[in-house]
Amino acid sequence: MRSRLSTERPRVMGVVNVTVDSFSDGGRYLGFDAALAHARRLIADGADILDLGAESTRPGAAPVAAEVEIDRLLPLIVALRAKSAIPISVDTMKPEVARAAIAAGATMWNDVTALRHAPESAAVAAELGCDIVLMHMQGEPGTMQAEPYYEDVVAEVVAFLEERAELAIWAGVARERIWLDPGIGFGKHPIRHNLPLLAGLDRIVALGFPVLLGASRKRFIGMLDGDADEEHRLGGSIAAALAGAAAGVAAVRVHDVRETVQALTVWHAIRSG
Ligand code: HH2
Repeated sequence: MRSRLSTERPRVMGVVNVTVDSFSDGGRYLGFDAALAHARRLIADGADILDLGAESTRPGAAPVAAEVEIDRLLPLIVALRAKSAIPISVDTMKPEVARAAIAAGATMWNDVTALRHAPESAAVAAELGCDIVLMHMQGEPGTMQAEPYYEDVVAEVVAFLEERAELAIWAGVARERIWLDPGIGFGKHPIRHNLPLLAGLDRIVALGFPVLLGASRKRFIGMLDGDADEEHRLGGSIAAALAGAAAGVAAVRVHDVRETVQALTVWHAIRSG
């Protein structure tokens, strides 16, 4: 699913949280049985990829030790692998967690720090040979929303992603394994920074790597819609996914898989005439 033909619709990556404090699911999927059931639901709903995460990046969320992440993720990856060939992404900043997940059958490392968390991250990505998502974030998860500042948010995110991709390639990551992600909501003002980024996605796509967009249920949607809470952001999430599709993103990371697949299928059918 990596090399999307321009005639295809974006792939849909379904979010599976195995955490206690994820901002959008409120920890509903903590626990193996619930996470597995949720993952199966997303596969049935048409997900092209699953993104499994065991550490929330929410501001103020408690850090999770690598062993705890591994304990939460591995049984899930093994159980999914036993029944399905769906590509599995693992949302972790820790190279040791990525290594364990890939050994258990995951196919993609989704690193919100773009290989900056540990000195050995880039070398581990090269060694694993898996797909790797390099995401932009200003600051650290705990404090990133305190005072995000940019002169030109789109230019700065483009420059950062280009630099991180170059570094990864220099460290031995194959070019065709690299994905880029603007990091909607990560060290960004919900309106002043996220909206220009969503409007400027084509400039990230123009870098020539597949682009992943994660805008689902994020705060800018609530702010644009009179403080809508996380459970009531589906319309805005779909609008953002369609904006991504129009700009040529390769995949969207979403919570509401069925509805997003439907929206993208209809969008694609209209575009294809
Ligand atoms: N957003 C979140 C987590 N991981 N990874 C990528 N590549 N892009 C994103 O936009 C992105 C991400 C959101 O944070 P989280 O606290 O994990 O909430 P949820 O997993 O419910 O979306």
